[in-house]
Amino acid sequence: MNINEYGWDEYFESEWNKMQAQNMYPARIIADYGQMLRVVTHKGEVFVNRPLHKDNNYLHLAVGDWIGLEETETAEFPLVRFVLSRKTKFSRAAAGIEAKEQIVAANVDTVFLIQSLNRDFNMKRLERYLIAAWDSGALPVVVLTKADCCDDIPQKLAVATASAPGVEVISISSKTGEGLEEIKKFLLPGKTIALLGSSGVGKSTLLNTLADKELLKTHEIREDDSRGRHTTTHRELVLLPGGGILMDTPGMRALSIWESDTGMEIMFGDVEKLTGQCRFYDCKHQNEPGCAVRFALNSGELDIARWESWLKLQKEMAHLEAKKEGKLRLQEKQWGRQISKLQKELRKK
Ligand SMILES: Nc1nc2c(ncn2[C@@H]2O[C@H](COP(=O)(O)OP(=O)(O)OP(=O)(O)O)[C@@H](O)[C@H]2O)c(=O)[nH]1
Ligand SMILES: [Mg+2]
Ligand SMILES: [Zn+2]
Repeated sequence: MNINEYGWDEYFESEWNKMQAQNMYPARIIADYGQMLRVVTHKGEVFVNRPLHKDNNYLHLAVGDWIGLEETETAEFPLVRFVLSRKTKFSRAAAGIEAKEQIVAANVDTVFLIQSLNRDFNMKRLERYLIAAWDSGALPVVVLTKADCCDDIPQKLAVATASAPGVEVISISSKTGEGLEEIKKFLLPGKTIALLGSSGVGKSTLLNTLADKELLKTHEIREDDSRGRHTTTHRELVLLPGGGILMDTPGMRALSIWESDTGMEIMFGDVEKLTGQCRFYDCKHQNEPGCAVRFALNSGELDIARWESWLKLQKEMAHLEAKKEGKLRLQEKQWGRQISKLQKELRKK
């Protein structure tokens, strides 16, 4: 197996050399089953155990990661020794009370942000995906599926293009083949593309169509509410016959932003600039005199829907920051307790 086909390049080569790994070889994680990971190496595919970190958490690994493996005489599977520094990572905030990053895809070059042209079409959701994509370091492309089920494509394309400045928007149908040529120009040898979007938008169908093979299970969407059934249950990388690597992912219910600077700047830089132009530095943008935001909303310069999106995202990110700080304070408290315990024991001696 030639690992270059799986995306190994000069970047990873140079990262690898920095690790001075003796008796080890590189592997890429191609499927994630929780405790078990499937990886590809120069020898082919093998399974490995997800390693435990010092503090008993599983080490943060994601499909797409390059890792260092070591064979031992005692262990049944090769051991994971380290993960190479990532070129890109697409993250979201994990659901739950604790502030936790979930890496959805690692080392992807391009992300296809997928929505279907029927009922799934939602611009607020697309804004979120775009923010996360810009922050990931990968190139976003908007892919609108099921063109065969839509009779107002130009209108929807226009709406999507307006929400995604500077991003290519492609409408396709896996059924009729429409738009697939435009997709194919992104399938380059050694380049990785992640398919991201809600359940039922046709991610696995697109992968099967491009691979020209039924590699992945797909499923009719539910009759009653036209939502997907969460058919894909794990993330997986697939090497296409003509070159290029595609990552299928399970449909995401919600995409909560984990961390953003570039993404927010690219998507909402104009809004952020306006909020800095109000007369009062702590303006709440409600009825204050000299509010630049109200002025822009009244004159039509600022679109109300974009303003609402920005407000909602700000609130969400402030909430996440508070959770992150809470976690830090708790850790400090625990460390404090451990230190005073140690000090007490030392005094006793
Ligand atoms: N009409 C039409 N149906 C499509 C198209 N692409 C996918 N579908 C159908 O949409 C349904 C869901 O497709 P999947 O590929 O399973 O969707 P998915 O995005 O992988 O869903 P999850 O794995 O649940 O995240 C299936 O019944 C597909 O046949 C298309 O271009 N046109
Ligand atoms: Mg699927
Ligand atoms: Zn204001």
